[in-house]
Amino acid sequence: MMCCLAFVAAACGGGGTGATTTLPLAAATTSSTTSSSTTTTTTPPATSTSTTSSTTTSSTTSTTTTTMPSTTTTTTVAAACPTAPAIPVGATVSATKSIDADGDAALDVMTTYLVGADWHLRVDFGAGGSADVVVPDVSPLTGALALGAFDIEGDGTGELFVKVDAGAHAILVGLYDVDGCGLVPITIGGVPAVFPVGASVGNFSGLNCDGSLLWTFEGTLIEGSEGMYEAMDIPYTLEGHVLTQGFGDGAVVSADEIGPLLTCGDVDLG
Ligand SMILES: [Ca+2]
Ligand SMILES: [Ca+2]
Repeated sequence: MMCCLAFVAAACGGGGTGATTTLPLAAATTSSTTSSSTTTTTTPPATSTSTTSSTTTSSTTSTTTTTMPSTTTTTTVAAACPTAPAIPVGATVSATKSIDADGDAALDVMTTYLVGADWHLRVDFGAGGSADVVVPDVSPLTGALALGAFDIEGDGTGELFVKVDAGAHAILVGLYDVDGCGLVPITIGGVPAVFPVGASVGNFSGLNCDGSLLWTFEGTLIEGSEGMYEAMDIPYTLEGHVLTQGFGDGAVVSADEIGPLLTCGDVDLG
């Protein structure tokens, strides 16, 4: 690593990429000047082949210009993302979370805030730069709330969980992904994915993460029963920014068998 950095630094010092180095090497082109100052001839030349005995004073000047093949070393280093405009003065920040969205092990800051009528989701990356998007379809009654991040499919990057609405017994959770230096919604069937998380006496719904799949679960109180629910678990695979529903599994469970409603690492219900 030190070798490569030093090499790049030297190349930069030479004026950037494609530098031409001029080195004094062996003569390739020679221009000479020869002058005779004193000549004594004892035998006239009969032909062009001289038998001249002479005293000659010479001076020779050699100039060599050699162009070496240019050497360019390129080191790929992940460039920091550009910095989005700062959160405006007067904006209402609803939540901040310390997460790792881009998977570089440097903690990033996830923020939700309101400016005018627009709710924003923002990530300030630990490595520098930031991403900031408007979250559409946020309920004005609840606002958007950063809940945290978890690596749903286990690819090293954290998916962002954002509360975007709330109903009678559950909040609605949207999901976002880092895409380069931007943020994009995770979708199902071409529309942003939104999942209910919450419970009442008659219903429950939640989210689980197992490190490779996202699971939804929900249940409805069986009429006339004593605390028994007809429940369903459904797995989803995440590829890129798209969730695909798998085959669900149904069961009848008691209220005591209903676990935590959101189990995806440090993601909380806000
Ligand atoms: Ca990070
Ligand atoms: Ca991930």
